[in-house]
Amino acid sequence: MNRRRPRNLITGTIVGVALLFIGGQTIHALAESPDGTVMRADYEDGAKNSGYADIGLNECCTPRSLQVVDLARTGDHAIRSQLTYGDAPVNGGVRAESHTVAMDPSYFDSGDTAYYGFSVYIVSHWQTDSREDIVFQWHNWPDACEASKVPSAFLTIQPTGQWRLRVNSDGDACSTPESIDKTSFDLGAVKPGQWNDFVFKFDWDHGVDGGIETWHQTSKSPGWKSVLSATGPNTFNDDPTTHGYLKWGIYKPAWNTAPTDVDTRVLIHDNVAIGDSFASVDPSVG
Ligand SMILES: [Ca+2]
Ligand SMILES: [Ca+2]
Repeated sequence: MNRRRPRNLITGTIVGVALLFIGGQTIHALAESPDGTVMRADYEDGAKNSGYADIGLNECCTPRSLQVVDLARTGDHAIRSQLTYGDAPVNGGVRAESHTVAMDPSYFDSGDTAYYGFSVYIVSHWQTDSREDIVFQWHNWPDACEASKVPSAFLTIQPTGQWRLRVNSDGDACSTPESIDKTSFDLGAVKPGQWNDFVFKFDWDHGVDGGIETWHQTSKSPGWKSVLSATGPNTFNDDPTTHGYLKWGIYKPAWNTAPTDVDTRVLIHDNVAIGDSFASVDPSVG
């Protein structure tokens, strides 16, 4: 018997992603589409929440922090995140991010399997920095017995110029900084001046049944390559009333306390997707 529990909204009743026209706004009704896509933020409607009422925005400064722009992976629009040293903290940190903390279908729990896809454009004049940049997070909210804790996984750009996926896990129900196991995986070189496409398959598990598969390509060198196949714990032992959710944009933890070698960061994200298959989240099509 496969103990793995598919996300109910990924493999559950197919009812389609309906577009509702409410009060002059097009709102995506969150449900699984026939192709298995749960969410796909493509920004083609020109809105910073891509028409999803439950996509939240962490921005200190409008309109600079988060803007819909016409440099797109597909279609005509994507979301640009800009962070500048000295930006006021938002939600406890220096960040310019979109998130799904209020979007139930985006949630993941230990035991779930889900695919995630997105494309991120690295500007051609990108400079390596002395400290990492976080461009995508699979975050969580803490149990009642815990303080706020690190994400289950997050994708970073390292001072080495490499993509690195950092993964945190804990089999203990009540995590402490000392009880959390931390690991990381290098995923290859960051390619400036082009779109970097990623697909991740997560078998979320705080025990040995966890797994991560990652594929990468760029817009100038199309052709998906497997860059990670890992097994083992990759999330937390959390109360079923808490969940994991997504964040994308730029988070720069170092700037919470001190400057680094650069003072501004810009990234553009497009086709941020959750689904039940590689094809359902492929950020290079659509
Ligand atoms: Ca787009
Ligand atoms: Ca816990």
